[in-house]
Amino acid sequence: MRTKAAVAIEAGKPLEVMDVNLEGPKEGEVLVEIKATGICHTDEFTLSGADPEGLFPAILGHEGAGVVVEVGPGVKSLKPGDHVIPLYTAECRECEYCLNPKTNLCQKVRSTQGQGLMPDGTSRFSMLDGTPILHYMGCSTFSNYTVLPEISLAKVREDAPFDKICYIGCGVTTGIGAVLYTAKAEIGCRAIVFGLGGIGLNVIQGLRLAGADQIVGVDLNPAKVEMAKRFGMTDFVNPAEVEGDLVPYLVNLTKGGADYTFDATGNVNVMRTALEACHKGWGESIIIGVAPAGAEISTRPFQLVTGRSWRGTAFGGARGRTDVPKIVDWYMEGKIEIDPMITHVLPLEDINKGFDLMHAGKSIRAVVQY
Ligand code: NAD
Ligand code: AHE
Ligand code: ZN
Ligand code: ZN
Repeated sequence: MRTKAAVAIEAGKPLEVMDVNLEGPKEGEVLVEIKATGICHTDEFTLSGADPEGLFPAILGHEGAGVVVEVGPGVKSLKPGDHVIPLYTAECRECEYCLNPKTNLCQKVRSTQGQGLMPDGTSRFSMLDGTPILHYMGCSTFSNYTVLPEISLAKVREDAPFDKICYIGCGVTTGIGAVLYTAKAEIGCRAIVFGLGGIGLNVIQGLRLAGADQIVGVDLNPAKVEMAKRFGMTDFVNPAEVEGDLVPYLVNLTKGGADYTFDATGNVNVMRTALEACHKGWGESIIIGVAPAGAEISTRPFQLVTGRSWRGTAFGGARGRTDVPKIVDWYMEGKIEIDPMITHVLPLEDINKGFDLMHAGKSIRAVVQY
């Protein structure tokens, strides 16, 4: 079939909206009509050329929601008409990783996914002249129709609006999950969130859900304050306005250091500050931000010797097929909020405007509606 897609032709160039060929689903695969897709910072990270796994030409996008159109041979858990959210972290429920409760990083399709291919080692997308186009993070939601492995789809309730729940495909789950599944934050904890963007705001609402006593937000952009307060931030710190070292300031503000800190900036200097602002003896710092190729983190080992822990999280530690439908329920039951964070809705033709808004710090989440 033919479908309309925004194609990343090469690093650093705007996406090109065009018709492309899409082959039908093969063994274990599913054809999905994407109804809405969010533009995540990680799409920009790859498009800019900073992602060591970045491949071109490719159809980016990993945050979406849609409807199953056709299932390939052997697919048992889904049928045409089912509403789904694509998962860049699959959940096969049988690999060594899925069977270990300590991780959500299913490896069943990871190696082919990293090469921009379906599990059989081929791509379903091509240009009209036959040039192959690669998949991205196993999802390619910047295409109106896409093919994914069955294990990379979460089946969700049918009354949930696509233009809101698409955000659960990455940002919402990553932020809330980092608190609930990775940190397992306790009622009454003190926390610091670095970066109040599309991920950091969801960390803040996750902390509110967990019953944190103090939620400090740190950002260089004061325009983020209002929204962060709405989601539960109790204190705001702009590092540009702090005289002297930021670490002792934050340690003092949190009465000895935070129980949990979260980096949602992708900046390795911020990651160090986040670790060192943790409470001596037990504070845990969780890295969410994706740093550019080749970047490294550092601190004095004494920081760890004296009881601080450095951890990381992908997709908020969520097991997608199991946890994503529950997060959709939380949204529908009013336990979490999504709508105010969707600051812009665009047609596919304007997808590059969504990237411009992100660069300018003017959007939290821009969503493309097909
Ligand atoms: P964003 O651009 O919306 O937000 C980043 C925020 O950080 C902005 O508000 C910016 O002003 C602030 N910031 C930048 N530099 C800062 C500094 N030095 N000190 C304080 N604040 C600073 O981005 P986002 O969509 O929220 O994504 C955040 C990071 O999370 C990105 O690196 C993204 O790639 C990553 N991410 C990781 C996962 C995962 O599974 N681990 C999932 C999604 C996104
Ligand atoms: N090349 C990577 C993209 C960069 C990355 O680190 N992705 C994070 C998620 S960021 C979502 O906005 C990730 O969790 N990757 C999982 C993994 O196994 O690498 C990619 O994912 O293709
Ligand atoms: Zn993302
Ligand atoms: Zn698995």
